[in-house]
Amino acid sequence: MATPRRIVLYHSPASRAFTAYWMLEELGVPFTVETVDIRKGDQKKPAYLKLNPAGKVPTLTDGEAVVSENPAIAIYLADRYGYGTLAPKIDDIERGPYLKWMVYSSAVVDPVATLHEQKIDLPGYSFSFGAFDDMVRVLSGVLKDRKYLLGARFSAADVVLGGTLSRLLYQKVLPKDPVLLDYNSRLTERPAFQRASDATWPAHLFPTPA
Ligand SMILES: N[C@@H](CCC(=O)N[C@@H](CS)C(=O)NCC(=O)O)C(=O)O
Repeated sequence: MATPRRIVLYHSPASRAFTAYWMLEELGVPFTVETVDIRKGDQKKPAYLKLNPAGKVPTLTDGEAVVSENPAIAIYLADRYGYGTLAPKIDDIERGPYLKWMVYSSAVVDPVATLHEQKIDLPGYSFSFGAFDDMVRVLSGVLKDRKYLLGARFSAADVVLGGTLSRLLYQKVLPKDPVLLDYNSRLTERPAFQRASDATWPAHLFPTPA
């Protein structure tokens, strides 16, 4: 494992930044948190836009290195601090699927589910992220006979997909597919998930919907 530089996570409570927080907890590396409160508009302030011109959380700095976008943060951290454990090595046959699920989580699952939540269901053929029902079928299919995305082995791809899935199940955007619910239970039982959840998704502020 590389020696950690000074890692700072720019984060807002109850947001997609949960995924990066969970990733850091899985790795057990020391880090500090800078709160960028998206509900107060902190993400659009000039100092933050210098780090992440998209004006979104999360962003992570590791010494001089600056990374944003959850899958990129997870790949960066896993390669640097969990190479061979949370990240399959470059010549590992699972490296390809690992990267595929990272990208699929962000490029397909998140946008198509967010649109679905807004009651917008576009025809899959014309859009790069495809149709909502196809996304649910793909995930349920891959997870049907396996514990994690890569089989028995938990990886950073589960953090990226799981961070999105747990939020979508919590917000009742996804159907109660038993395969997805079981997978989510396995992930939410992890001590690192629970530490991240306790720290970033305070139940008294953001109660579980009835
Ligand atoms: N593609 C980004 C999405 C990040 C994102 O959507 N962040 C939201 C919070 S959940 C945000 O910062 N919203 C504030 C805004 O858009 O002004 C990632 O995966 O990191």
